Amino acid sequence: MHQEKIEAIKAAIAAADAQNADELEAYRMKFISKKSVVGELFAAMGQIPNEEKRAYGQLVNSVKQLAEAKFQELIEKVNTANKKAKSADLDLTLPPSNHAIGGIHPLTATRQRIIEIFERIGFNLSEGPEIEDDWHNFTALNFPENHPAREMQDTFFIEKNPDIALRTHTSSVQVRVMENQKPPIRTLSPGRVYRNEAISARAHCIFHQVEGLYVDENVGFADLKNTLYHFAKEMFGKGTKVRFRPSFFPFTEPSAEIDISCLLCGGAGCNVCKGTGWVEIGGSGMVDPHVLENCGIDSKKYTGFAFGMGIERIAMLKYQIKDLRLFTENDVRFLKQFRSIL
Ligand code: 2NL
Repeated sequence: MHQEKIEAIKAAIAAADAQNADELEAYRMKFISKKSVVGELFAAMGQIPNEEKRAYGQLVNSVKQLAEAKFQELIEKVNTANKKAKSADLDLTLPPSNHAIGGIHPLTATRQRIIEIFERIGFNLSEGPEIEDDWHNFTALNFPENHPAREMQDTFFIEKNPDIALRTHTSSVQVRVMENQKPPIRTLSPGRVYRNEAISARAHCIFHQVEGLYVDENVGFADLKNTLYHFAKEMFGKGTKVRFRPSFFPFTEPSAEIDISCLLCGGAGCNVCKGTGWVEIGGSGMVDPHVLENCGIDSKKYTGFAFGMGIERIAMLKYQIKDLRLFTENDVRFLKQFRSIL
């Protein structure tokens, strides 16, 4: 008796179809759910004589499997039909959705502008490793054995091998250039540098520098001054004044800090320049002859000048950014403000 009923149900499953979600649900109710015809077959188990139960159970299970396989088939069919309908509905005349377009990071923009200015007057770009050895970061640059920068408090050393450290300036790149190339050398070395500093509004353990180096016959301090005059006017505007203040670096002699007239007050005195009318943008000097010799350059024939500037510092001056931490926090409310500086 149930043989016939089961055959009828199988036929109904085979013939079933669905065009949409509602019809899928109707199929599920009819053939899969507890109250479905298949569910009823299971419920009828009680009335089956014990000796037939095993055969009946197998039969009903095969119907259940059939019903479920068909259900999967119908789900896939409806899904592909939906997708097709969607793409057919596509209106190519609609305006696009508004994807937010990113902006150039202010440090990137500042670095690119600096590079552009120096490339136009014949400097090329050089890069080098951020993990440096003692020679390229300190010794070749005339740092004495007991210089404080060689201490753990100032520099990140590799504990297992104190000959290796994170570079503290990009001068190490220029040492490599001098070791590998013959003058004339005119090169610019931008890059990330590391110092063991407590992070604050004015200091960070990771920051960016750009250094420049010019080595040739008869390079003098006048060349240094004019190059940096040109840079300051290009970078900060025609009216910018430049001042050199005597200073000291182990790798230059003589050495000078580079100041520019305060961008905010034009030299009258304000809180950015602390009332002096001047702000420091970097350091410079004539390359110490020992450094040239350390790098295999004949200091009797060649002279050179070099300078170094902090990219964060220049960006802060140019865009009046008050806190260095903003550069690395990636807060879109900060970054959004530079969308137009391309
Ligand atoms: C600063 C000062 C400076 C240099 C960097 C340099 C590089 C070589 C030889 C000699 Cl290979 N000098 N670089 C020179 C003077 C100053 O940086 O305040 N930087 C942020």
